[in-house]
Amino acid sequence: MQRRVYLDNNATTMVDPKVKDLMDPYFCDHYGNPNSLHKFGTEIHPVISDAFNKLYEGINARNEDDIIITSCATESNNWVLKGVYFDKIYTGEKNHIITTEVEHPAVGATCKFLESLGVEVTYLPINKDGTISASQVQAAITPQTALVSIMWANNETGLIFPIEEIGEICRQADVLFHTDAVQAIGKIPVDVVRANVDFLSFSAHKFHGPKGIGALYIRSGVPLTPLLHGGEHMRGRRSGTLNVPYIVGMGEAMALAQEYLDYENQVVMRLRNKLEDALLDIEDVFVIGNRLQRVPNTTLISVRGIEGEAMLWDLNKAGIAASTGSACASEDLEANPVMVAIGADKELAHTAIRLSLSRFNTEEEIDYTIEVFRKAIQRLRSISSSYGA
Ligand code: C6P
Repeated sequence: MQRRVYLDNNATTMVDPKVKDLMDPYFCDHYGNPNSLHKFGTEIHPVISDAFNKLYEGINARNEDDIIITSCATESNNWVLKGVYFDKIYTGEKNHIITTEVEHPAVGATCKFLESLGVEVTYLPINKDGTISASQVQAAITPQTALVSIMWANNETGLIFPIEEIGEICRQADVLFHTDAVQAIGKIPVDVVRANVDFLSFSAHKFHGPKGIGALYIRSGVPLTPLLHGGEHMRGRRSGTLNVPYIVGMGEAMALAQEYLDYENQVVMRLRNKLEDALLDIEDVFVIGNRLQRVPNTTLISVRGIEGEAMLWDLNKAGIAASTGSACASEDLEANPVMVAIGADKELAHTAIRLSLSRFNTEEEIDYTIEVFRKAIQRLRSISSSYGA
């Protein structure tokens, strides 16, 4: 059988077998609707409560009412932006949202949609280091600003944004603050109280939970018009029958993510650094972003003279899964937008390869990847018309 090495964990992760085992009884044995009054329904209550405890402890929320289950982070992000639109902009109170140029489309495309409705949106540019500064946010806030929405860590570079400082600025300016923490959970500590966030989005499948379930943290007392109206589930905030097995799975995935946080920052980071160091030894290979400012599992590298897609093809032939950037942009052959924003020349921005590890990767897999990379670079450069010409 062909060897398979999965290094695309920022796109999605393997469900931890412990998570899968815990979910299993809620498909065919305990399948009641928790809103039903009979035993099939009521026996689910402690199970749901336990899962919520794990979720809110994972991000240091005050209580389970602060966490609302959604179908994914895309829904959570849409809900915050559109909810704030209905609460503060449609009403005529304010008319401005601040975000960055490098948000995931779940924020970026929603902001474009809101612009089409007349909302003013400021897209903060990232600096040469690939991040933004809290002072940029401070300078962009006006009396019209309803919401600041800035990701905790970038999905392509892994660079961490100064969320605590931005949270402080927003709180002082009395502006609502949302962070998309999809790529931060399970990789670095995430504390909603320390970061002064009002809203925080995440998706279970990025931290070894199932796909198709996520959550939105809403700080106690902050109103947000629902996106889904219906049967008044989740105290009327998000209607729809609760997805019990997936909630159980997301809760356990969150608990395990906290347990493995040290491992992630020691073992996974060491493997990532080993891979990075070996690739940096090759001429004209660059890594984007300071290692100390990145989540421990992510590397965005650039190999001069080789199109990212060509490199992916060689890696894929050898059974290694990587990407040229965000999975949802993998079918367009545009230059990597984050690299363009950092100021990389067009040619270099076409060479980006994202490698994202997880706690399931082994040293041996990394050694194999280094070997395959070296051979692929040699082969592809030898047939490249642009390299060394
Ligand atoms: N990023 C990537 O390859 P969903 O699909 O709703 O579970 O997650 C969306 C999402 C939102 N925010 C960030 C920062 C993300 O990274 C993602 C998913 C994947 O980078 C797939 S495009």
